[in-house]
Amino acid sequence: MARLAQLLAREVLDSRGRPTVEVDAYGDDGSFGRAIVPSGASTGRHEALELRDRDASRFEGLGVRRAVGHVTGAIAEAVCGRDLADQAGLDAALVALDGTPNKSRLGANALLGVSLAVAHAAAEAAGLPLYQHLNLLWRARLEPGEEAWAQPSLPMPMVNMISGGLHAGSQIDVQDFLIIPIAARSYSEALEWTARVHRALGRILARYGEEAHLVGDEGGYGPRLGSNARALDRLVEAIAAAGLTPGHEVALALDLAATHLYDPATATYRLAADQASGLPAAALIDRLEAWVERYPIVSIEDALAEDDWDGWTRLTSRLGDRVQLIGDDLFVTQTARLLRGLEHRAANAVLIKFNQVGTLSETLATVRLARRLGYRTIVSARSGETEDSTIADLAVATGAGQIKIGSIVRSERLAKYNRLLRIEEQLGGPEAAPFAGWPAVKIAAPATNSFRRGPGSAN
Ligand code: 2PG
Ligand code: MG
Repeated sequence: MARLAQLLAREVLDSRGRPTVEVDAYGDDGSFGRAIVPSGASTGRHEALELRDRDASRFEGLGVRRAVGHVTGAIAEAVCGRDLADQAGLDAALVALDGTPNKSRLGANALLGVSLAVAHAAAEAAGLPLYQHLNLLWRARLEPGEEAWAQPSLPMPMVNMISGGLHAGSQIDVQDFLIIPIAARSYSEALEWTARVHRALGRILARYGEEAHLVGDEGGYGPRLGSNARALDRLVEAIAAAGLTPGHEVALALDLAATHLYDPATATYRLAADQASGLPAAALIDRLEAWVERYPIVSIEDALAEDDWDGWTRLTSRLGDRVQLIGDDLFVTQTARLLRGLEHRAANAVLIKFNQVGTLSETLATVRLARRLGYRTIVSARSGETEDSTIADLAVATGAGQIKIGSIVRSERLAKYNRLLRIEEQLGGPEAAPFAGWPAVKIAAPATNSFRRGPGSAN
């Protein structure tokens, strides 16, 4: 049995050039694991706390030396000597050591760095690729009757093409316009189609003079467009220009990150690019329904604000049998929020981000609960990322069905997409590797009428 011998930590930079925590874990058998913690921009209020130094003399206060100090100090002292393979025990010890509901004492960034670095070291100690080690942890907590969920599979990617909101200078309100290659037969085919659409979209935006060279935090184009629906038009056009059929082969998805479009004082939403403000939830839902009828949209994330439970109930009863409705800021990867969602019949899918909750075991618990409650799961990167590719292994290990990493440019994104290509190869190649595909996403067939009209804006 290998034991945790040492923890090292340091401040490194993420894809926005901001400091984040990197942790190295050493086993007493010579095994080694490393993890780097990601960071969001459109963070939910209920997320676990990312500890920043608030020392204005360094990185505008965003330094993480305090979190680093917690890893090598209090945390190392408490957990060194533990069995590397006992992830649940380690994570419980981390949560207890922090002792606060939102991990604000030691910082979720400190705890998560340790939790994941130890998982990497444990995989190495066991001589397993990370996804196989995580799959064993995943299986260990399944109940009789849940065996069907035990198999690893490659996720369907949901890929950012156009960025708005906080990720791209708020040119348009919707944060992510994504595509899902619904008819792809393998992960690698899905990636190839995605790359084709991405290139076609770049050419189309350039042709319209919409500044295709502007790129958002996740690598999506950040064009200047007159309205949100204009982005949907461009995407439909790009899919067709790539030689694929919108709605049949490639569908659309949105992340509104609507907490950031919400004014709590008036309980209304604002779509500045559409010159619409003072929209009650019902009016925003009407707009979304019109888009769903006109465009081949199969998934919408954070369509409403993180605490607008009544709105979410209404949204889910209106659109929940037609499209995937994902809660991100709404659920913040936490079982308590998900149970509340069930009570309110809110959403039908949950975004899974390690750092919203703070440890690997709690993340696995949320994926498990989501399955049991009938919610789909989408493992997701953050807008601030690094070369760490742990989420790729997590998505495969849990058979999560879907993954959202950003666009297919920028190396912090490609670290994950390429990791999935290697896993696909290890699982037998594109022909043989289990691929979740369209069934993991599908609520109903998308609208396929709109694209025939060709480009033109609708609002
Ligand atoms: C989201 C994520 C990733 P952030 O809202 O889903 O797209 O963004 O990491 O900024 O919260
Ligand atoms: Mg989101």
